[in-house]
Amino acid sequence: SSTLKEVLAAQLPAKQAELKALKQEFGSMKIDEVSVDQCLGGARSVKCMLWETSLLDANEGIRFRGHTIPELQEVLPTFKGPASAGEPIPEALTWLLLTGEIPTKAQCDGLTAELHARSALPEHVVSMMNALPKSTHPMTQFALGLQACQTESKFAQAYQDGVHKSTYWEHAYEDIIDVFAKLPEIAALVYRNTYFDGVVKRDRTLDYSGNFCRMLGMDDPGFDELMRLYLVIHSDHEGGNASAHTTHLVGSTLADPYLSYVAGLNSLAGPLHGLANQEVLRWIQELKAKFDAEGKEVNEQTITEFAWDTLKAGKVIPGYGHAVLRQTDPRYTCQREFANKHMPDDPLFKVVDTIYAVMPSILTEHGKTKNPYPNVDSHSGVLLWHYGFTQYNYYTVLFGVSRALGALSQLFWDRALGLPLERPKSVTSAWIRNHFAGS
Ligand code: FAM
Repeated sequence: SSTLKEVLAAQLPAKQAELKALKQEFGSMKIDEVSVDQCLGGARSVKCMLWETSLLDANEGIRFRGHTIPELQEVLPTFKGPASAGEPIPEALTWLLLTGEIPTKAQCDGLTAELHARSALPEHVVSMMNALPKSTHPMTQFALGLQACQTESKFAQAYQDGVHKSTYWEHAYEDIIDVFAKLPEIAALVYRNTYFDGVVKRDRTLDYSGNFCRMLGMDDPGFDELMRLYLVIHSDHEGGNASAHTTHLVGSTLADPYLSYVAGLNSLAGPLHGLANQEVLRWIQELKAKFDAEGKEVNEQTITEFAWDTLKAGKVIPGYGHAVLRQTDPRYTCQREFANKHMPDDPLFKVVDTIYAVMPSILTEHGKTKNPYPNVDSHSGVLLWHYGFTQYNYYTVLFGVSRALGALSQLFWDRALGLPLERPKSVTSAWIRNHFAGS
């Protein structure tokens, strides 16, 4: 079976021709119009970028190269092989995002071996990370570790060597696979340094996720399966979310994949984006602490009281709402199904389920959010916690390992298709006033 790079190299000419044809046929057509509200309001839903690996529908949720999450669970290879034998593996998802094709298990095994072979960190990265104070936030440590790996960039070296731009895709590919390979090592070192003795053990007889779990110090087949699902569903959410968009924007300057994804990670570290998954656990722990201290049960009544306290304090309910979705996030639903299957009696799962029973109506009554339903972060921490992975200040690092699979798969195509520097136009408030004066 052909390797991932061979499949992509074979696809390039047709994909480049397709983009050229699209420009020729539709280049001058209007795709959208932008209101002043959108200009002042974070460009919500403004159609102005190309992103091939996934597409988000407000009501249906995400499709990865046209497949919904349940469809991925039907067709993608698992650790044991057949799609029916467990959760889809990130190697399979990454192959799909890059090529648009469903890989065989043999192709996944080839990618697993490639990733293991490229995973070693340069010594200066390990010593720099070991020198960081343990109090440094795990996302800061994670971004620093990847930034320090930039010394390895083959794209940056090739650019300095003056290679022809028609070969950028090849050097970008090498960096992208190297970054996929190194992220679990960097992430595991952050976890082991921050919460334990800094020692990282490996088991490269396992797949990408299984070895990652062993490096974290976890050795439970149930947690391995959770990690496989987790890394698949957090990988991509079309191009406009902050971590994907930042990676794309920084990469458009021909900054290499290391620099580009460090930028994406820093976006993900924001509380309105990926940091929400730690904030959900913090919110639940504070809720439990308050009512335990008052000798009250955590139920619909006390959750409702705590939610209104949060809203009245001018704070957001973490894990609820979304800039695009207007229904329950299918990434929430598949995690709920995982919980029903593996941990139906888990106490925190019952809390999350009870929050789900009351929160949409509370947020609807509050009357501000356009989407009163839960997003991916509302459920993710509870599954990790169940297996004893309780350091929730670290949770967003796991999100960061996963999101690279989507953002960098698209970055490969950005370079392969020769997408240009991204440069939207800004205006001043005076310009807006003058522009509409008299209208
Ligand atoms: N709790 C309270 N208020 C909320 C809210 C929530 N969960 N979600 C939105 N609102 C407010 C929002 O703050 C805004 O109020 P102001 O006008 O006072 O600023 C108003 O409702 C309208 O916001 P929106 O148009 O409905 O949402 P946005 O597109 O502006 O923002 C989110 C989308 C995700 C940033 C927002 O829903 C939020 O802050 N959610 C809580 C944080 C969270 O869970 N983020 C993770 C999102 C997830 F998809 C991810 O990226 N991992």
